[in-house]
Amino acid sequence: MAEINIALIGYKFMGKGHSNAFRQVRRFFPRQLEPRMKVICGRDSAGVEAAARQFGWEEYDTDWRRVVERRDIDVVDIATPGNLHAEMAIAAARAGKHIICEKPLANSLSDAKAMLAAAEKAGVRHMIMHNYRKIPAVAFAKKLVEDGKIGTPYHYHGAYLQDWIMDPNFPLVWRLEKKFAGSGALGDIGAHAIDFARLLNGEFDSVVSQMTTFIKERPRVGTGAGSWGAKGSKGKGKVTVDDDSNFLARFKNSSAGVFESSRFCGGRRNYNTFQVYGSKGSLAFNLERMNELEFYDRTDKQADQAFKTIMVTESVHPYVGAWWPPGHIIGYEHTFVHAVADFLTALEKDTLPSPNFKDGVANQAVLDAVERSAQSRKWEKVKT
Ligand code: SOE
Repeated sequence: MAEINIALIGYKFMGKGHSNAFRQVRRFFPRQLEPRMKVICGRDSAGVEAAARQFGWEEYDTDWRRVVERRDIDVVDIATPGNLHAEMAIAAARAGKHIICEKPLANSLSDAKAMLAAAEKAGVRHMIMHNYRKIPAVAFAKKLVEDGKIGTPYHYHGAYLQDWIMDPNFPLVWRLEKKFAGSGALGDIGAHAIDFARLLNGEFDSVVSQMTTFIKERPRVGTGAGSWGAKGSKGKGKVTVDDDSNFLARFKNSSAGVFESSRFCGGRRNYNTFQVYGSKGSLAFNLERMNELEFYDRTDKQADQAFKTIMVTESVHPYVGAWWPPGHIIGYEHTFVHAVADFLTALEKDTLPSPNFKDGVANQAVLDAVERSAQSRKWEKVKT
């Protein structure tokens, strides 16, 4: 067994999920290459020290550049707001580190392309953390599509709906400021919907969109540690991103698409869904029921033909065999464990992880076209 030393930059929500994945992967996906949780990095010394202790990292640091340059580090995992992704990934590539990066890859198409170019020039392996591809039901849906079970695709619907900022008093966190997040609902959750579509229905040709901000300003949080105001700062700040973004799409396979991403859909806590309708069959998935996949077989001419709900927890289904017997469902945190397991397998085999920065650039190109269309109010081609 060989060890591979990991550095994680970011210790909040995604840092927690990634930390758990590095800790669990050796226990459920035993392998030759084992991740060693060497150092976690963040701006706030007290916060990152507590995270190192809680999540089980050997060391902590507040200087990401020092961490990236360390000779004993093999992999840099970037779990920060999007405005830092490009600088960190390019530095990590130049230092010869393999890279994992949270989605969306960057806050602009040019930055995303620069990240891919740096990684390819350095000859390092790279993965974008589109963790939802690693859900057994989603991976199984991909297999059904590849096996021709839906036939010729006609209509694709992707919706990722949440409701965590509907209260006007919810503060101005980094996800609501363009200078940190790049965009709002579109890049944060719409990027996941776009990734599902690219996985299941191929590449986008063109889009026409609308982007809306319902609440234009919010209270500042002023924690001092973050990037959203000095400690205790008061008053309100301007929301500079979309709360709700929707678009129509034409795919290169000539099918039609409808996409929604919103943080203002009350009761939808983490409602990431897709529906694929083809000549032979249909598929439907809802992250809030993530162990289930709905399948309709149009070739079944029986009187009782209907959508059937498949419980995707059999050992023959992707990833499930590593966990529990049928019906003993898994959760959100397992998606990161699967992603890290696949990343380590790619390193062991010296192959390119999937999804990787090429997927990140393709996703960013759709985000870019959606933003251009919201401005032009016309159909826009997706161009990388
Ligand atoms: C907030 O919208 C968020 O944490 C996203 O940033 C994640 O990518 C998504 O998986 C859950 O919701």
